[in-house]
Order: sequence, then structure tokens, then C-alpha cells
Amino acid sequence: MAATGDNPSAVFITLEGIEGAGKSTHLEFISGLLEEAGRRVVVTREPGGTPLGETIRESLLDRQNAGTISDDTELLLMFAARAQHLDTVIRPGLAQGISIISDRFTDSSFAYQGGGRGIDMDRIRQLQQWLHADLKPDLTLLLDLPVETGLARAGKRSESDRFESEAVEFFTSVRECYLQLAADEPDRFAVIDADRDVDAIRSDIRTVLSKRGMI
Ligand code: Z5A
Repeated sequence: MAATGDNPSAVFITLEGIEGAGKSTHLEFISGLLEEAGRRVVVTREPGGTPLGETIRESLLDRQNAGTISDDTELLLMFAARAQHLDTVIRPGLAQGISIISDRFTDSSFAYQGGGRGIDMDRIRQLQQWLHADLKPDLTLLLDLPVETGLARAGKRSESDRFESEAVEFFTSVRECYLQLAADEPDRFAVIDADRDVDAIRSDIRTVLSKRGMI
């Protein structure tokens, strides 16, 4: 896997999708498959994955901050948390041969801050180039489902966060952006139909990992 640097036994997998797509639901399943295949695995998330990143996450998701965080600030905070995550978790892990599974990564910034908020994609690309021009996920699983279904699933849980209180149109733009990203990089992305039961989705995930030689 060229993208992961020196150690071929480490793979970098990211999960993406709108809220309620099922990323958290499938993380441990994927981790288990990789471990069964003999890999050491770290499961992590963005924004977050480090103590500083988790502090940034709290501010970003806090509903009390609705209307007070500018779009540029939001984007830069996502990348600030990502810089710390890359420097202290992702790069050191991959260098030691540890596979990384991250619940969200830079594609979320393109989809939410680009597609959702309307920030110029070139600006986001500049930040991506600055932080990790040399590193891309080996595989990005895009769990795709209709916005209404995702929001209904997410709504059954706790009180909504600052993002979940956005309008349906916001998430429609996010979803469309994700699908465009996947179309632009078909080798890296696998789009999974997440509008099905958990077992059917897991079966597809297993097939993708197997076909890519990861398990
Ligand atoms: N964000 C951003 O804007 N820019 C960035 O660069 C980054 C992030 C990195 C926090 O992310 C927010 O940060 C996020 C984008 C933004 N926006 N929001 N909101 P997050 O990943 O923590 O938040 P999330 O996407 O809202 O997580 P989520 O709602 O928990 O989604 P999920 O992990 O994909 O879903 P889940 O927890 O696995 O499942 C949701 C519910 O559905 C749960 O009750 C499950 O039991 C149920 N479920 C799952 N799968 C199924 C199936 N197949 N059938 C029926 N029910 C199911």
C-alpha cells in the first residue's frame, strides 16, 4: 500500500458518510476483521483522536456555539485537530506497522465545509496539501444512504449536536459532494449502500476488504 509509507503491513482506512450512516456501528467490525487477518489496529476519529483534538471537537459540536463559529474558523479548527491527529497518532502508528481506521478524515472537510458550507474547494485542497500531500487513505468506505434515513436514525439517539441541527438541504449537499469525491477517486473509495440492514452492509464491507487484500 504505497500511501501508508514504509511498512506494507499497515493500512489506513477511513469511514465517511452523513450522520446516521452507520460509521460508528461498523468500526469495531472492521477492526475485528483486520485483527483476524493478523494486523495490529488503532481505531480513531475526527475531529478528535487526541486529547487536544477531543477538546476542539467539543467546541465544534456544542450546540451553544451555533451561529458563533464562522465557516473559515470551523474549517481551520477541523484541520488543526487533524494536524495533531496526523502528527501524534496516524503517522507514528503507520510507521510502526499499525493499521489505522478513522471515523472521518479530510473527505469530511471537503463534504461538510466545501459541499455543505460552500467554502472554495481549492482552499481546502491547499490545507490538505500542507498537512498531508504525501498521505492518503488506502481505502475510504463511503456509507451512502438517503439524507432522510440518516437523519431519522441519528435523531433516535441523544439530543442533536451543532451539525445535526442543520437543514436537510445542507446534508443533501454534503451527500452529493461525497458521491462526487467517490466518482473522482474510484480506486480509493468504495461506496456502500447503507440503506440496508447491518448484516448486508457488513457483508459488502468484508468483500471490499478481501478484494483489496486487506483481510
Ligand atoms: N465534520 C466536519 O464538518 N468536517 C470535518 O472535517 C470532520 C467532521 C472530520 C462530528 O462527526 C461532526 O463533525 C459531523 C461532521 C463534522 N457532523 N455531524 N453531525 P461524527 O462522526 O461524530 O458525527 P456523526 O456523523 O453525526 O456520527 P453519527 O450520527 O453517530 O453517525 P454514524 O456513526 O455514521 O452512525 P451510527 O452511530 O453508527 O448509527 C446511528 C444510529 O443508527 C444508531 O442508533 C445505530 O444503531 C443506527 N443504525 C446504524 N446502522 C443501521 C442500519 N443499517 N439500520 C438501522 N439502524 C442503523
